[in-house]
Amino acid sequence: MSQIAEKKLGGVQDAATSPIAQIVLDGLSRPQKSLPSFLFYDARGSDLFEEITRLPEYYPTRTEAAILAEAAPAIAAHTPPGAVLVEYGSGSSRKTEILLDALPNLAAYAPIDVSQSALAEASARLGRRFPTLRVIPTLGDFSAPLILPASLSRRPRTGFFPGSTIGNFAPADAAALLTHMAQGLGDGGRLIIGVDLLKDVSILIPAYDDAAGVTAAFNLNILARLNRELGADFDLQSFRHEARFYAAESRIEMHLVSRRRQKIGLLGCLFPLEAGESIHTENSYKYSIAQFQALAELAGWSCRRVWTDDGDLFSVHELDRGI
Ligand code: AVJ
Repeated sequence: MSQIAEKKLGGVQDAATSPIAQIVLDGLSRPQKSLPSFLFYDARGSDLFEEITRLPEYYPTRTEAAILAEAAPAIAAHTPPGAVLVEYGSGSSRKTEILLDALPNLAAYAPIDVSQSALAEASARLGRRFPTLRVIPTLGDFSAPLILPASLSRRPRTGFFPGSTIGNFAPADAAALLTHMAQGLGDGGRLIIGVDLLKDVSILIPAYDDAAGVTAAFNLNILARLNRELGADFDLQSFRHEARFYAAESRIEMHLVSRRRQKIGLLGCLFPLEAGESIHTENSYKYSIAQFQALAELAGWSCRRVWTDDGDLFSVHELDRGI
């Protein structure tokens, strides 16, 4: 066998055994084709997301940061000394700095993220900014069990789940995740969680379809990732980004819409797409404060405090395990 043929075969075998192969095949086999939104966050996607957070139209990040800055002293007042701060889906850990500034007596900061590059960069930066802080990064999905070093296992835990990442989950799955976090954070555990609020579509749609096209690039990057990691043959030019708001579900959906009738080759399968047919890539649920509190209570949390901005764009909740 020639060198080139061997290389190619090896590549196909790697792709077939990739942990995302089955998920992608399943998603593209459905009547409404879909891809899970965690696939956005490869190195390029994590960079594009950071760019999104700085867009004028994308209000959540800066609004949440302002709320956190105001709430930080009150959050600190309820945090016992020697607690461990556990962050789910930490990404760049930018917002964490606001809390870390207010929480000088933490035993450790434990960020969990699926992006190795984002974790490494954040750990290095925080190590420089907070030289005495013990940082324990975990590569993985935040639905994975929380495992801390034995020396920290009995410390009280405060979870941090900012950015309205909870909005990526359908309500039943969101409740299950909140229950999982309640278990991981243990008795006396607490959760600080950011939740985007329902508002007019004239604000919501541009936040997910910005003028500079960064969100479009972020959405399309999923296809580039599948080309690279699974040897798919998506032609990025033949798809366009679309953001839709569905009031009944109270969610934004992101789609990649096929500009023409085409067939996608992937792992030896062919997936036909009609012109105008879409691949659904993300849900972003929007809550009222009361709706979110009901969900949290259902998941076994007590809602202690909530902070919002003057425009009621975003909310930050403090949940605890109650009595
Ligand atoms: C990280 C899930 C909160 O839903 O607003 C941003 C991701 N998608 N622009 C969101 C996202 C498109 C974001 N979350």
